Amino acid sequence: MPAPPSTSLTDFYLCEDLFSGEEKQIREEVRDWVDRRYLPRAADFFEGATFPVELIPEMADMGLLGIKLNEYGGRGKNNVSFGLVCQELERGDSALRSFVSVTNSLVIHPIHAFGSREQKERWLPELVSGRKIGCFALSEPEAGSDPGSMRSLAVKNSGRYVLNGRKMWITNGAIADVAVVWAKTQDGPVRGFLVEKGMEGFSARPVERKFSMRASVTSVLNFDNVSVPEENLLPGTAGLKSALSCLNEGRFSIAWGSVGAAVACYETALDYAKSRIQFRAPIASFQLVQQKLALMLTEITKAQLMCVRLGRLKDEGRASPAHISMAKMNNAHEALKIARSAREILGARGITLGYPPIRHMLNLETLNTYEGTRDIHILSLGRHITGMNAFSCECEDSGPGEAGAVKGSEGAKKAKGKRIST
Ligand code: TGC
Ligand code: FAD
Repeated sequence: MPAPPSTSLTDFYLCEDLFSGEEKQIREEVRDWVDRRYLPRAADFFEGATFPVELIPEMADMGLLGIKLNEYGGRGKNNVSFGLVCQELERGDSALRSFVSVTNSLVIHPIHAFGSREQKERWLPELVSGRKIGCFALSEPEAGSDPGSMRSLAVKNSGRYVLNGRKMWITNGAIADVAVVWAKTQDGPVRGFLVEKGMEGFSARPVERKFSMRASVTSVLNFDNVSVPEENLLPGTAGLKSALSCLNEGRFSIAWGSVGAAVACYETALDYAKSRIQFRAPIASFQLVQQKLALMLTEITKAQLMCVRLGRLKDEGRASPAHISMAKMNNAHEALKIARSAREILGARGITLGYPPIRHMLNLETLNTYEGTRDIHILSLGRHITGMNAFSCECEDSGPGEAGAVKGSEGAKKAKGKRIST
């Protein structure tokens, strides 16, 4: 396919050369859509804390939901294309990319990977077409970085599971028709369940007063003796590993999305610095401003190269969880630093929603936190490199207080010296 004309954004190392015509095509499609359909209203969505559900059918029409699926109406694209789509969506706002990430990586992916034929046939076409919305419920009020310590419990009882527990910070939760819920089962392992809107005892409410991801729906889910039919158990799920494997997909999309937010901030700051006059000169002519811009561009370039290599490795089936962790950790963190620098270059104007950096900066605090905080990814990489687990101290024998913090943790019980394989 011939490459479409490039509406090139920041691309210092000519990464453009590394993408196929087909990859550029979908990127251009999404870039144009974000420019026309989202950016003119991005600040309003953020300020009004509104996710524009009316745009879901348009994203579905572009094939962005189920983008990697070869069946059930999906668009059958590769990982690099998915990454480029995430980059463009997040140039608009993290809420857009989050919606698409959750739908593809955390709802469609687990149903496709772990679901029965009936579950796939029932849910995938609905999710791909945007007629139904899904969410992924792993985190709990008392179990964030350490999901192995979750308290949600599903007890089997004559052909059904009785589910009790609470999930917290769940993207799309209050607008979801189906929730992929992770819970311990009576006999031990964590399993995934499809909990449907309207099931008795299942309720969802939005998390209020957020200052990050304001245009995304973030929710608390309650499960009070919810009777879940056995056919809603995802049969292929077998332990926490199943839930964590979905995060490889989500973290990949965050690594790429971070680049989009960073580029939006950098380009805004550059334009502003060239036109803002102080001391009778454009502020772009001052060394300290140039230093900020030079470091921003360097970090964007490094992140872009990391993404494209990671995407190719993933397409070849060679991307490990550690590869993905590194890119998620680095790119979210560097994008946050870039957004802060851009905000600084804009001076007082930078604190208003008239310019995108403050919005991206606040959103990027979430990117640095969800799907594993920066600390957790550093520790994951540390464990991968050294073979030694530094997530928790082995303080089973220590005095009261100290031990309480980690005793219940699955992580604390793990043997040391473990590497996560693909
Ligand atoms: P650990 O012993 O390390 O692992 C348990 C089992 O899982 C395997 N595993 C993985 N497998 C595939 N991919 C990965 N990334 C994996 N990570 C671990 C592991 O090999 C092991 O397998 P097996 O066969 O031995 O049982 O478990 P641990 O309890 O020590 O925890 C390790 C740790 C801390 C890295 C993990 O729990 C973790 O990743 N914590 C961070 C939690 C997190 O990321 N939560 C995300 C919630 S979802 C979300 O934020 C969505 S936001 C969506 C949006 O809006 O975009
Ligand atoms: P904690 O785990 O309590 O961590 C608090 C601090 O302690 C962090 O700085 C952390 O790095 C540090 N820390 C923890 N353990 C260690 C350690 N061993 N060593 C050093 N430092 C440590 N979850 C879902 O399941 N589904 C979703 O859709 C979802 N969407 C989200 C949307 C938003 C907007 C947000 C903000 C979160 C979302 N999450 C979701 C939850 C997210 O994954 C968790 O917030 C994240 O995993 C961190 O958990 P926590 O907030 O409980 O922090």
